[in-house]
Amino acid sequence: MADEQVARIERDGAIAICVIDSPPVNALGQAVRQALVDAVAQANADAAVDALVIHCAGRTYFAGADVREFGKPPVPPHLPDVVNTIEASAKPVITVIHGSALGGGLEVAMGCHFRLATPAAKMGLPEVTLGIMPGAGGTQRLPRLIGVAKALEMTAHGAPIGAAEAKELGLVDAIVEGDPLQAALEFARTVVADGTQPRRTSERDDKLGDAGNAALFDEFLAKNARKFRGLDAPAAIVALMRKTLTMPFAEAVRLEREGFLALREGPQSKALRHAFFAEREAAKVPGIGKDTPRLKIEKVAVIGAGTMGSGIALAFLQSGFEVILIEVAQAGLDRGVTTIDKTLAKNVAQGRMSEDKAARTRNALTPTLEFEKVAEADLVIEAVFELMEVKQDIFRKLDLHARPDAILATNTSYLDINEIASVTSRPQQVIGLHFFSPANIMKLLEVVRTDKTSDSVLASALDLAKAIRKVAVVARVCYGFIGNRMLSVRRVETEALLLAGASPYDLDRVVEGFGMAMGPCRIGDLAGLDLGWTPENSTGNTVKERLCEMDRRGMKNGAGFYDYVDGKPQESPAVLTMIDAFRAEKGVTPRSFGDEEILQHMLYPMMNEGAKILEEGIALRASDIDVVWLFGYGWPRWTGGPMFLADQIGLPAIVEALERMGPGHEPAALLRRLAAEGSSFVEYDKANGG
Ligand code: 3H9
Repeated sequence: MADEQVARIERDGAIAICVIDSPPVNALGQAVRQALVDAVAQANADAAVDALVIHCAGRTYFAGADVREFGKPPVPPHLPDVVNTIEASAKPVITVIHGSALGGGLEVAMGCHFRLATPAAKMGLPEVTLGIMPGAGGTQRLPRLIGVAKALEMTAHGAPIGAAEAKELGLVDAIVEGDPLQAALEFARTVVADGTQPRRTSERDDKLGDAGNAALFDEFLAKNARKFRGLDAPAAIVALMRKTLTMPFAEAVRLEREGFLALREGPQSKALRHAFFAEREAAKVPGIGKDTPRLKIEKVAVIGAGTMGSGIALAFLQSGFEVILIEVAQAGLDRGVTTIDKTLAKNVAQGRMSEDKAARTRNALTPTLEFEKVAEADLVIEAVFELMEVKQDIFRKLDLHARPDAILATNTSYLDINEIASVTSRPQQVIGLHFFSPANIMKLLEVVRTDKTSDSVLASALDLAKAIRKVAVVARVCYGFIGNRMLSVRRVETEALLLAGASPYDLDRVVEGFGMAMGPCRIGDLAGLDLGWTPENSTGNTVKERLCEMDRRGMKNGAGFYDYVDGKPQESPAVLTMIDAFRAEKGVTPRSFGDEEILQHMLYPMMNEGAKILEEGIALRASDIDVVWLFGYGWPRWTGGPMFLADQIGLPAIVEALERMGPGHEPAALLRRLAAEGSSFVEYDKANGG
């Protein structure tokens, strides 16, 4: 065997068993690939062996190619050859899938002659989510097993399917209960006893009826145009399958491999791989480990039943927690409960939740006006009005009523949590849990540790994030933490560009063209331009305030930067006239901005702020900042996030552009240093153990 540590050969009578044991996820690195080839050769050379079972030890089947090898020169045996070798075996090869068979993992399984799966197994070709296409026959074998339309969907979207569906589609031969290896051995013995010959996927064509149906591919692309916007891989996958499914198998696989390699070397795949690992890295916090004691969290109290509070309550309810929802007035409480009820009913109507589950979820909610009920909670999250006095009042009361070991969390977006914690007698129990709206949907959770938050509270909060299926990023206290602090910079920049001559519609068009879901002005309209604004406190010094003075408060009253006609945004001549007058009043002669200049203003000052956040230790890593933007603000994943993109643009070019932008744009010391050293944020993370 190539490497005893990743594989061993066992025997059960005339059945050889290749056990792959390469934690954590049995990724198909070089040693594993070699072991598979060796196992097939050995089984075929041994007259006493009648069949081979491929089995993965540990928590999952092969989770795919080893993505960490992608940046390095490929070392043989290459995965397509491994799969071909397995398929070519003269003796039957049986495999059993548990956990996940993903990407190269599913390709290996499809090269085997018989496939079994445990009831909880998942199977898919998620390569597209890493910006690549399958590179070991996946685009060719999957349609041969399950038909062209379904294979196209699975390959271009990348979502895995469960065992029951896989059985129904013909991707697996049987679902097996009990010990998977024993089930595979039993199946193998039957194959041998019946004299069943190897059944090679590549030789099948009974499900390829649609292979030459060009309309099927065109319609699929048209239907998914919005989802595929900006991405290279889905279109490449569709084009490849359209072109190759009518070709001889070997030629098709050769073209697939070419397509795979081209995408793998491209900028999008690099960025998407960065995003994949950045997400996993964010969960690792120095000083917090398995041994850090955790607090048990089963019951959560949420204070405030507004949009945020009810969204947070839903996030916990939907993950099986008991929730006490607390308000000061019945009307507010009712509104929150109605929001929750409506969401649950919508989930049921759309088939995302059974009626029974919805009823159980609803039963786990206790709405109340009694603040003292916080005493029952393991965790309290405050989501009330964003004002220091109000928050401190709540925390003073929490200090009186909450259990001594309860975690006391605030959902503040900007305020100083050290100050909030200081009014309690137990600041070590206080933490920021900053959810993003809508809290039951958005994946990001900024976990803000104060100067005094205990490790145990932090560790518990990180576990909690996982339990409610959020991606947690740890931040320290500063104005706006990671995400909103950078967003504030973009707001300032937006105002400056509007004053200098740019149109709000050009700003949005450029930012949306870059790949953000919405530009800065549309976001302002969506959030409400009058957040924190009153006629009394209006300075009238910004376009935003001027809009409020015109009673253009955003989407909610049908007018903001845009006019909203049937909810759809339309450019507003009145707004442009107002901005013209505003410039004249300020003595500004408007100038025009090119798209590239606008984009630089929308991105580089934010990247610069990211560098400051990093050098101040607010974020642990540059990649954590990327995760915040990818999961909290709809940043285009195929660019990897702001800091990764900064590396790709080149830090010296960013420094130079910031200097050109003038006062207010001074490059951060860290940015200057990395640029001068020819370094990057990725290198900075590596040097700092990230
Ligand atoms: C492919 O197959 C291309 C082929 O078509 C063609 C080739 C020629 N490689 O996610 P977790 C690490 S492309 C390397 O926290 P979970 C991960 O970084 C691949 N490492 O666990 C983490 O490391 P650490 C297609 C990998 O239980 C640890 O394993 N396959 C890989 O929440 C645990 O991961 C995919 O895209 C990998 N492929 O979820 C599947 N996968 O502990 C990608 C994981 O140091 N993987 N690691 O941070 C997944 O979706 C999830 O990991 C999985 C388990 C669902 C399997």
